[in-house]
Amino acid sequence: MRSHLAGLVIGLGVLVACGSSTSPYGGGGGGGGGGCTPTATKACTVAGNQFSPVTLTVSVGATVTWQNGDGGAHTVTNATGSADTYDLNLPAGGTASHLFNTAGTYNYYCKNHGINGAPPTGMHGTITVQ
Ligand SMILES: [Cu+2]
Repeated sequence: MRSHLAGLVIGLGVLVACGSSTSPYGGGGGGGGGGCTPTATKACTVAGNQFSPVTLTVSVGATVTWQNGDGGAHTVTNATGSADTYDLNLPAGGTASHLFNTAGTYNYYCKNHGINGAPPTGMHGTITVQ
């Protein structure tokens, strides 16, 4: 009985912690992509600080667009070792684009929620240009 109560209190604490960490992203209109739908040349940011899709394959000469679908403050930044350099701001409700003129694999990450590296970790993605 007593241990059951303790578990309940801990559970409530976790609930409160979750609520405070997700509240800045509220107002996205509920559900999934929050108003952003990926296309052949567009990736979205989604709840949980992730790019979706993580890997996008486009043709040489394509302009890739990222759209903020979750309301957090993100960046689209080339990872170390990438053959191209860019550092795009992706504020709440915003979009950003980059032209990929050369075939290859381009890893990128978000400076706020990811860690640069080869490959990057955390909030990151890959553009495959072929
Ligand atoms: Cu981010």
